[in-house]
Amino acid sequence: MNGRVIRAYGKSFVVLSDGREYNCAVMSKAKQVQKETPVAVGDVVEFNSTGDGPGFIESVHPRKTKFSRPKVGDDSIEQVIVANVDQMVIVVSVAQPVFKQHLIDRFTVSAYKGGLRPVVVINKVDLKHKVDLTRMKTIYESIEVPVVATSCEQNVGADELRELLANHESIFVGHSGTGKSSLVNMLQPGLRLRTGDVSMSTDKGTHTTTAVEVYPLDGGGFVADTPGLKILGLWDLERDELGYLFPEFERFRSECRFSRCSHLHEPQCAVRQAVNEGIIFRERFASYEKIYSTL
Ligand SMILES: Nc1nc2c(ncn2[C@@H]2O[C@H](COP(=O)(O)OP(=O)(O)OP(=O)(O)O)[C@@H](O)[C@H]2O)c(=O)[nH]1
Ligand SMILES: [Mg+2]
Ligand SMILES: [Zn+2]
Repeated sequence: MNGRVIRAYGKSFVVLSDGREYNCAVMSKAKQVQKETPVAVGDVVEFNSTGDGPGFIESVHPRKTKFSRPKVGDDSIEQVIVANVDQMVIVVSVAQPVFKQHLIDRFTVSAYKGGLRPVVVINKVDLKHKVDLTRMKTIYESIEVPVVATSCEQNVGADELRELLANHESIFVGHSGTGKSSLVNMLQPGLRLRTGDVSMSTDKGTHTTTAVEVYPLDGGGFVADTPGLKILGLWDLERDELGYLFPEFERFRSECRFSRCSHLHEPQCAVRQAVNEGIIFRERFASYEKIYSTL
């Protein structure tokens, strides 16, 4: 049988096939891909099941897209968090936890690398804050990344977000406590996902969501809620490749004097010139430099 993995609990999986859910384990031959999560939420799988008792996942179809990171503790292994979705909804909050634009850029890099379209959600706009929302829209919409300002407290931005998600398969990512689960609840009030308190002492969330879960949307498509990530490692990313994951560099790259220009210190760099002229946004370039230095 053919199905789609919608939940993963350690070594057991729930596979959706023809509207029915099957509990499955993984057959050893499907486990052979050692350096990569063998089965992830979103995977299309072949499995067998008699209906009672657990079934077995026999093989996993090649992944079209993936959101992955180096496994924490063993960074030679690729941890695929979700496979085969088309959008990454990057959830940040204007406060509690503190707004960090750099994190948005780390996630966009991860999205482009995995073949996903990024969408930025800036949540908790009901709180007192100093984030320049107009500037955020200008920056990201210039690279065709939609930005939605939301408040789950005051029901702001729900329709706009619903429209972006309809008929897409989206994964919600971001630090713990930014309001990913609250947003899913706002979109689809019947779900009642558990949401948590942001710990006041550390301004960091406490990981209320502990596993990736998939929820169908009334408007078509589905969303996958994920636990907040403390660190977003970037999987399999070479320094030479990073500039290609900043779409605004594209039109300038060919005008750099050196073909393998890092855009950091070479003379006659068209990308840096575009930054100086304000055509490429300074904040984005700062993120490029910062990520480059970690690769
Ligand atoms: N003021 C305000 N608080 C919000 C808003 N959205 C969520 N919260 C609160 O923020 C806290 C964290 O929300 P969650 O939805 O659990 O956050 P999460 O991103 O799912 O967190 P993890 O599951 O740990 O990754 C809860 O106390 C929510 O009530 C908002 O728009 N405004
Ligand atoms: Mg959550
Ligand atoms: Zn250059």
